[in-house]
Amino acid sequence: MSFKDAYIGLGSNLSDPQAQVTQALQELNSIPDTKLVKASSLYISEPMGPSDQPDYINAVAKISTCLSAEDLLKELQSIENRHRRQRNGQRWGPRTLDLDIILFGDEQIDSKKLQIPHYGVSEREFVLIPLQELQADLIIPGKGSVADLIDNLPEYRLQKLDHNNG
Ligand code: A4P
Ligand code: MG
Repeated sequence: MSFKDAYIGLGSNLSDPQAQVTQALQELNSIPDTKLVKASSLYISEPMGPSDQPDYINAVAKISTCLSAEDLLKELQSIENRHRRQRNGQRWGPRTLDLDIILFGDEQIDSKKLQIPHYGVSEREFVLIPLQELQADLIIPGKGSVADLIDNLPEYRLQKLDHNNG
C-alpha cells in the first residue's frame, strides 16, 4: 500500500460551525486506509461570496491516505452528508460542512469531478494561512509556494479562534 499526503480544507458557517469542523477533523480518521496527521488551528473568516451569510470557521487538515483522489472525494462527500449538508444551488452559499481536497500528493488532476490543486487555493486566505501553519515551505504544484501566494494576497483579515473569542 502506498500512502500519500493530502490536504483537506474544512469550512462551516451553519449549525455551530466550530463543533462541525472539530467533529469533522476526527471523522477524517474514520475514513478507510486514512489517518489524520495534523490539523491547523481553527480560523474565523468573513464569507467569500454572498455577504448575507454568517462568518465561517475554516481549518486545513493534513492526512495520509492509500485511497485514490476519487475515492477520497466520495468519503468526504459522505461525511458532508452526515453533517446534513444541503445543496440548494446557490453558489458559495452557507453550509454546515464543506470538505475540499486542496492537495493530493504532488498530483495535478483536471477531470469533470476533480480539480487538484483546488481551483481557489491561490486566492483564499482561509486556505493559505492554515496551510502555512501546517507546513511553512509547502509548494502548490503549478501555482508556487504558499509563502509567495500569501505575500500576493491583497490583504487578509483571518482571525485565529482562541479561547477568548471561541
Ligand atoms: N470538485 C472539484 N474539485 C474538487 C476538489 N478538489 N475537492 C467538485 C472537492 N470537490 C471538488 O462541490 C461541487 C463539486 O466540486 C463536487 O461535486 C466535486 O465533484 P460542492 O461541495 O457540492 O459545492 P461547493 O463547495 O458549494 O462548490 P465550490 O464552488 O467548490 O465552492 P467552494 O469553492 O468550496 O466555496 N467563505 C469562507 N470565508 N470560507 C469558506 O470556506 N466556502 C465557500 C464555498 C464559499 N465561501 C466561503 C467558504
Ligand atoms: Mg466543496
